Amino acid sequence: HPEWQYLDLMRRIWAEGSETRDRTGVGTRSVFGAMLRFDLADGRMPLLTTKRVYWKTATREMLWFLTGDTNIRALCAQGVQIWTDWPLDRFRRATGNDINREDFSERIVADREFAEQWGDLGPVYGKQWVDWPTYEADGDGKFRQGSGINQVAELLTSLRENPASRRHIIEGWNVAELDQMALPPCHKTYQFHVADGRLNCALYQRSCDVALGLPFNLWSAALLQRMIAQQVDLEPGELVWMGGDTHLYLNHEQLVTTQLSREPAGAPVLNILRRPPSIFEYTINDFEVVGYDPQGPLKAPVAV
Ligand code: UFP
Repeated sequence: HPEWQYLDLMRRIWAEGSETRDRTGVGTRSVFGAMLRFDLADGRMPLLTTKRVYWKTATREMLWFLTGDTNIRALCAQGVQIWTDWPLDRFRRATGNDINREDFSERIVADREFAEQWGDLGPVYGKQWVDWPTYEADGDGKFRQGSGINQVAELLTSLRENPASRRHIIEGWNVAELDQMALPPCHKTYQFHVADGRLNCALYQRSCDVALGLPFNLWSAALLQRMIAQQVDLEPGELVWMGGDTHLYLNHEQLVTTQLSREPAGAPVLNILRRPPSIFEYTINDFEVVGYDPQGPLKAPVAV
């Protein structure tokens, strides 16, 4: 079962990883450099079965990236709180108001001005993917903002027109803007590759929380690959995931122990129910997962 790759990585990090005092202060065990490969033929997805993964939440996030939005308001309105902790933390520090996450999220949804002031994450994935900023000289030696680059649209064009290219890349790591982002991109580079009528994807993730982040990141990458494959009329190929600092937080011991006692079973399949006119027009109702009968969810604290 392909999921053993994930469990083996988890086991190896927990047993052999180097103890690191990371940015969050929680502490991790980590290895540097890891690879997982998943074949997406026949609709199969890297959706973990040894715990329930909330694939709809990850799907909503991916669709939100594709809109270019960087404000959490649209996510909060759908009940998706995966990005809420960063703006919440900023709000609490700036105002001294110890509002809880639920109330903060509700206010973001209810109050547009409040969301504009406090809900933006800076130029994170969505902005870089579909509106990478450019600058043009105006003749007087001054620079003004040019029109943004839609990397996703350009990728689809290059896949259609020049499938053999070795330059099919979506890059999130905009060096000049890292300091404005709530979190510098983790899943920073996607490269696509066409061979034998199949679309392969490699994701380079610089930093990976194996317990809480990776299950989402695998699903999301495969989802993006599936949508792109559909748009350019290719079969989905292999997803090759590569991690840089690949770690487990020390306070995830309970999750790790429980998950490593479980065995993967089943082969969940993603059906895309419609072929939208463009990559930017998918909605959550276009996706159906069949054959997903996971073991129970496993909760653990997120390090912010
Ligand atoms: N992280 C992931 N996947 C993501 C994401 C974050 O694993 O998609 F956004 C984890 C990795 C790390 C932390 O534990 O969040 C980011 O911290 P840092 O920027 O210090 O690497």
